[in-house]
Amino acid sequence: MIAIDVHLDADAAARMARDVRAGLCDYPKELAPKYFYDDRGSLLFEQITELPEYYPTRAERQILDRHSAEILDVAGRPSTLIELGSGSAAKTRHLLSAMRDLGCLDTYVPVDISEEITHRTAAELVDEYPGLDVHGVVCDFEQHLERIPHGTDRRMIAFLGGTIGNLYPRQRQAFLERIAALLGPHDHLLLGTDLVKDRDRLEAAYDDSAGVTAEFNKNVLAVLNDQLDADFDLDGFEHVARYDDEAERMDIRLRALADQEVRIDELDLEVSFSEGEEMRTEISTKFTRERLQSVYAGAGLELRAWFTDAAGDYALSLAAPAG
Ligand code: AVJ
Repeated sequence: MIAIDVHLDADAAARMARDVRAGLCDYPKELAPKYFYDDRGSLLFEQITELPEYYPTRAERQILDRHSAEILDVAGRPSTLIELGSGSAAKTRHLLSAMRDLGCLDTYVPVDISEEITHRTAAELVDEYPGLDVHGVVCDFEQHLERIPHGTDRRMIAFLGGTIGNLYPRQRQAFLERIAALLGPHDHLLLGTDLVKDRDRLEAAYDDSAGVTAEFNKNVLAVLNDQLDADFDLDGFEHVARYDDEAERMDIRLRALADQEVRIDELDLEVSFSEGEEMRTEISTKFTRERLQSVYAGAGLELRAWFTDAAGDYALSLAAPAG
């Protein structure tokens, strides 16, 4: 009932080294948001989801709570749910329960980078859903999307949380094209996206009064200190979160408080920051229905249904191969 494939990636460390070197040698400097998430970073993100200012997690939960059955109906009552970045599958239970109640639940495929969490979640879920098959895939899904098991059953791929917003338009299109290639004519993608709204609420959501997001942002420097033997001084930087209303995305950076030199031993690299210099650590794109529709079209997908929370802050949409 439980099978877990582990695609341990010998290249991950080398890829990170290459990536970080390129980002620090670029101008302006930039780091990829996936490096936020070591154990401490994941914990800090959990705390972010509970902040009064950070609405997306609550909004998404509300949509799943209210509309799971409808979502599954539009998706043709799939028997397999594949979830990218499943983690502890907290929100997923709404979908699994609705599948069980509709009588279509057969297989859950959690895809996550953490082997430990995937094992634990799988064990919990087969307990909670008698008869459920869990076929976990431990991998970096950006690298190994194609390792997801194929099948002839009807499937829905869920990519929740708004993480698609971290990708630049070209990366996003490439990623959605790869998902489209995995979908059969009756399969669906369920995608979570944060929506465009006024600047004040967006900037507050990414610069909370308790300072948790600032800590989360600076934690990426601690990750580099740990994993690449760097000597970043976390107190030498401050958190910056600005809404770019032209690009319709949050632009999250670390700003150097003074001139400083940083040594990254593992890369045999020294980089200097000048006072006030900003290094981007994340973008978080905000969407409108129209924008998402054209993003889908660009990847060979078609918007089939659109669900928002009561306040209209966040959307879950269903897409299927165009044609
Ligand atoms: C996990 C990528 C969806 O963009 O809102 C939260 C990450 N960064 N606060 C987001 C995040 C700062 C989050 N995602």
